[in-house]
Amino acid sequence: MRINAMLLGVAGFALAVTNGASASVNPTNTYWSTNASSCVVGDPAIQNNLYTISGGAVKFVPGSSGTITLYCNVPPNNGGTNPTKIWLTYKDPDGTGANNHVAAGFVKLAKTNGAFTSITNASIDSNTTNVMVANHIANATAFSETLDYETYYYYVRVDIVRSDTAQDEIFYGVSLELPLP
Ligand SMILES: [Ca+2]
Repeated sequence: MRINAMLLGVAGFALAVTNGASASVNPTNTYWSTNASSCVVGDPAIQNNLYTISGGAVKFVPGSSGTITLYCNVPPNNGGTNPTKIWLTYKDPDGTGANNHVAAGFVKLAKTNGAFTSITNASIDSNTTNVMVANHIANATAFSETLDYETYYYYVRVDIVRSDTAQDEIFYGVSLELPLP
C-alpha cells in the first residue's frame, strides 16, 4: 500500500512535468482566456432571473429575453506579449439576424478616476457572420494596446442579447490572443 502510494506520487510528479513541458510548446498565442461562467454577471440579469449556466457556458433561461451582461477580469500576465485579437466562442442561431447575438469588447478603466475607455478595434459581434451553430469569431483588424497595469484595470465585457425566445444563443468563452490562433 505504501509502495503504491509512492508510485502514485512519482506518477503524479511525472504528469506534472509532462503538462509543464507541453504548456511551454506554444506559450505565446493566448495572453488570457476564460470560460463564460467564470465571469461576473451584471445585476439586471440576476434580478430578472435571465441566465443559466450549463457546462461552464452561459445562456438564457428558457422563455426569457433581454440582455445578459458579463464582466470578465483580465489580470496582469507577467511576461505576456500584448494581445491584438479578441476571440469569442459562442452560438448565435439566427446568424446575421438582429434578434439574437453575442458581443464582446475589451475595456480599460483608469485607476485614478475610473474613466472608461473601449479599446479601439477590440470589439466583436456574432451578427457579423451567418454561422448558426457553435462557432468562434475574432476581430478582423488587429487592435493595438500596450497593456499598462500601472495605469488601468482591464476587463472584457460580453453581452448576450435575445428578443426571439425560440433562439437559444450561448456564450462559451472569450480570450485575448497574439497572433490569431
Ligand atoms: Ca444574430
